[in-house]
Amino acid sequence: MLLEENSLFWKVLPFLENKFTVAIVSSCVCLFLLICIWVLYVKRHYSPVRSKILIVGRSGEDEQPGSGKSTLYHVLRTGKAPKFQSVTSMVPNEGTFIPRGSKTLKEANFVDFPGNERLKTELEDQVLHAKVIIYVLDVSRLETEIRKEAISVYNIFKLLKKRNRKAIPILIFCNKIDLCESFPLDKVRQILGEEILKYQREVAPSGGDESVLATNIDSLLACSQYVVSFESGSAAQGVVEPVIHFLDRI
Ligand SMILES: Nc1nc2c(ncn2[C@@H]2O[C@H](COP(=O)(O)OP(=O)(O)OP(=O)(O)O)[C@@H](O)[C@H]2O)c(=O)[nH]1
Ligand SMILES: [Mg+2]
Repeated sequence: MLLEENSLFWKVLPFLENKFTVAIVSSCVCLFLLICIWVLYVKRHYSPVRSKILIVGRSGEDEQPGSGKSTLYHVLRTGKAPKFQSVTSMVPNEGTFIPRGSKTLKEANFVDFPGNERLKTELEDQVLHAKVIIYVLDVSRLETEIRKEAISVYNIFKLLKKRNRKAIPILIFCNKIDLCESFPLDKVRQILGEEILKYQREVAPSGGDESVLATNIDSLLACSQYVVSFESGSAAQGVVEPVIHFLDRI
């Protein structure tokens, strides 16, 4: 079929016969392609910083084991609890994967961050760049360790108050339920919330930088910088579906 006389092809043809125009057009196309490749490269390599799922919580001390961060990380990554008892971590575990058992989640960058005090400065940086935070709490020792847990959670809230980005989801994963009698999540929310508010009144009686500016449990656990949910399970026994469901929901 012959092209009509006034079709675009005949209009463009004279330009294509000019070598100079062809060179400019092909340079523009190459430049455009290079920019696309560069944008894709930057997205692939630098966006994980924003999509970090940060696993935090307290380390073991005085012969007591840690809350189960590395165990949870391992179960999410491999679908199985580690065969050997894990030792206290001194460096973060980091990996990009789809959590085992999830059919809907996309690949994300998980960071298991040790609770060791010596890594405090690095932790602050990680918290400020996380997209999601999973705080692993050893619920079997909650009542005896409530003050230490409250301080640890409070410090994370305080850091997040510095962020101006949209609210970050935080999951408080009540781990080790296999070691205790039933521990309703409402009760954990209540006693942890009350202890954090009590601590805030002690360290910042008149507000200021040290305060997270919360007056009750509801405003403490949901504000413009973060929203907290509670779930329970047992990482060592592979019961981590609540974590996967939480990640699915956000
Ligand atoms: N009974 C029971 N033990 C658990 C559970 N999850 C973890 N543990 C045990 O708790 C101990 C500490 O677990 P880790 O995962 O190493 O703790 P962590 O939070 O990474 O500790 P740090 O690396 O020191 O910050 C290990 O012996 C685990 O087997 C659980 O759900 N139930
Ligand atoms: Mg660890």
